[in-house]
Amino acid sequence: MSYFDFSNFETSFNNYIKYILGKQFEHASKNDQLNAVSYAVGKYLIDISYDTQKRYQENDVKRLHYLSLEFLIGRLLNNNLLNLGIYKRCKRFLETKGIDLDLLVEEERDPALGNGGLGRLAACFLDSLACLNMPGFGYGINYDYGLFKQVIVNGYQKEKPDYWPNRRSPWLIRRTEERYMVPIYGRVEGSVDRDGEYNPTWTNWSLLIGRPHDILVAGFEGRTVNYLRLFTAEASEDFDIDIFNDGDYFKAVGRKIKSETISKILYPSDSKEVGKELRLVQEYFLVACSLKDIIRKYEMDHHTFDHFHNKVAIQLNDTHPALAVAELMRILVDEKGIQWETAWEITKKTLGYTNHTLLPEALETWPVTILERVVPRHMQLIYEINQRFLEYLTVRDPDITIESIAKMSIIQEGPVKQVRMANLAIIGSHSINGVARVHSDLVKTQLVPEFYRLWPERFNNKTNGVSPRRWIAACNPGLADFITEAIGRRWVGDLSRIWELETFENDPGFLDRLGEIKLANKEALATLIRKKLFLNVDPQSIFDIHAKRIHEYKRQLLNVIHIIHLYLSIKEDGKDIGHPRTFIFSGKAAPGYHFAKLIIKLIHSVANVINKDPDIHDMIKVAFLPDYRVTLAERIIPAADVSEQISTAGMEASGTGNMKFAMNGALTIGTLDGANIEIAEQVGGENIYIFGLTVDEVEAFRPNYEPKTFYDEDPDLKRVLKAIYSNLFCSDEPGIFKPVFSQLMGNGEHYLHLADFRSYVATQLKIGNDYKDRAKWLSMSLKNIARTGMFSSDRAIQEYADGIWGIRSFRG
Ligand code: DL6
Repeated sequence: MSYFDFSNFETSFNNYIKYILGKQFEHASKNDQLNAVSYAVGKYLIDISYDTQKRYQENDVKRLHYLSLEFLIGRLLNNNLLNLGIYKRCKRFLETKGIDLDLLVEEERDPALGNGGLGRLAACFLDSLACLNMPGFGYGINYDYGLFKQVIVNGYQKEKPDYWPNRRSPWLIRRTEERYMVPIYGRVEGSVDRDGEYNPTWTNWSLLIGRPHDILVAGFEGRTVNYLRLFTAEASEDFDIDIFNDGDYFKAVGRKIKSETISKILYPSDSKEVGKELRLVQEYFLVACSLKDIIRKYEMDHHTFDHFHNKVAIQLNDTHPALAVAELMRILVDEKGIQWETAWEITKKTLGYTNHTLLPEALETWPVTILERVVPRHMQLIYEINQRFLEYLTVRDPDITIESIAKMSIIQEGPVKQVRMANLAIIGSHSINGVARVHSDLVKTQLVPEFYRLWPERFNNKTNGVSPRRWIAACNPGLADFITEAIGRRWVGDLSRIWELETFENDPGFLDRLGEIKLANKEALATLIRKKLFLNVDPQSIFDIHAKRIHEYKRQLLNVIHIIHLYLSIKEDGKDIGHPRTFIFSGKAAPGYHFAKLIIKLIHSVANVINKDPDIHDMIKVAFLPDYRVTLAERIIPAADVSEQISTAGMEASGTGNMKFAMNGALTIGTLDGANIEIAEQVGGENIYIFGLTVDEVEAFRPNYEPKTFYDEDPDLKRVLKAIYSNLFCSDEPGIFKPVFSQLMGNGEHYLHLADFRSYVATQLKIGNDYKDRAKWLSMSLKNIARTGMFSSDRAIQEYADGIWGIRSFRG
């Protein structure tokens, strides 16, 4: 059977409406139509997935399992149609029914099962694994509520629950025949047998039940379909009945509610990780369900664990699933009866750990007391892993200092003893990687230098990447068709081919077309801004876009102080700022991060003043698009002329937005931070706007940083800061921005905003001048598109596969 016998599609679509919904076509709502199309596409996916699984099984392939608390998958219909290569046929078919596919895809909900970069990276990785025909599967949690919806009220962020109707999603397959029982709480009773062996018994536990739900992930051209397996927590009936029989009905119902809470909501990442027990339970729940699933599958074809690591690779997406170290040891030692040393070797060879942040406040630790209560057997195992590790350290180097031992220990001593999840992940993994070259170097030299000296061979870099299917082909169809016309279609499956575009660099007609495509995307975004914000922006102005989480280190504030500087230059000095500019912001602040929320308020207040001021003659517009999420990013990124990547050097691990903007033809203004450094190397220094202190300069500068010196010596900066301090932008709420002034002026201000102000202003000035030369700008834009092929997640996945996981492509 050919999967792409398109007549099936029509039949499936019609049958769904008629027999499953029991409706006549005329009465089908938009949502019914969307579900019918998704159902028809889903049938292809299921067929291909059967074949894929059979192929993997017959070849007894090694599989990769990507454990992540977040998968920011975005809408699926458009991507699946493109990856299966049936978008155009589907569009034509729907036209015969009077349905516009482009409008229909807008009906789909965007599941927000992640906070930002880390979750979106996981989704791009699944796309690439399937595209490369590699056996790689995602494991996560099927949250009912994803990341909050951001609404703006009088310039302030308010959070609203974002319910994802997962139980009704046409893409989610509930595996009714499978469920996993996960013990939790209780206590460990130990006894020593005749041979002197310690035999732990974990008793009096409660049970959680994890029900798998699969989202199928199609590779490009539909040869391979893998899956993302998400676990829902269900109440354990058996357990409730026990309590019920004991006579405590209300307690029984309470427990039921409590266990279902586990997959209720995604934790919004906060400025500071706080030890919330439910979050720990989620982490354990994911790890325990995933390992049960992985081991069950492994045991279907293998009878011993000697070669487990030759068939199973597990990647820990940051430390959130780091309990996998203890859980795998528990299964191997307690359940499978394997000797500790052998089990430890298997565990290490199976696990790999990716670090995504250097921010000390974002590094996870958990109080020992909580772990002892939630997972008592795991806490015992962690103690034992630690004790053996510390013994190893002292045997290996009898002169090792107490300080080094204290830093490397999994247990952090202090008034509240803590488990350091990064140390647990490092000690239990054979590979530790960062996500951009500079970040991986900083992991070695600043984050955990003692571990790097101990095991240099375990540390490596895997620079992030993004899926060209979603981030060019699907989100920028105008550009995608244009590229395909010029160099053929191979770039979609192999982005390294995109360099061929450079052969057109001296073709004025080609560059003009590129300019027209960008303008069309800007017009579409201008329409969206008008609709959402009732604000007119000129698509001919420079669209300068800063879209990402709101955080001090990402320095939206630096952008704002530059905007105020431009405003005052026009207003008070009568200066000509060159080409008109539209500054667009989008991003969410963590609910508990008050200063980030104040930055959002400041952006709105500045926008409010500037957008209404007739003296500015529309030379500057400021817009904040609320509720940044994958779907909005897909609209914003193709419309950018300038991409703001201006974090304090050394603080952004990699960034992936920077890659998406550049491959859609935006020019980056950025610091030498994260993957900006590699982007600059690829596109060439003349096609990117780099400014500011470097990582080394930041290091050297920070201890003696006195913002007041910059304030005193730079009249422009002084004027901007005074404006923030005054009530110019907050006449209705006097004084609200004084904390912004104080923060920026505080000695040792960690993000060095004022130190980078001058070079940022000078670089922005250059951008304004360069933009006037249309041919030069378009040629630079083309080079960004043509030279960012290495930032495909396909390249990243190939490197993980070769360097860490030991998996390979199986096309069949
Ligand atoms: O690696 C994906 C992404 C990077 O591109 C960002 O630079 C980095 O900030 C982000 N890290 C996190 C940290 N979360 N935790 N833990 O989201 O990862």
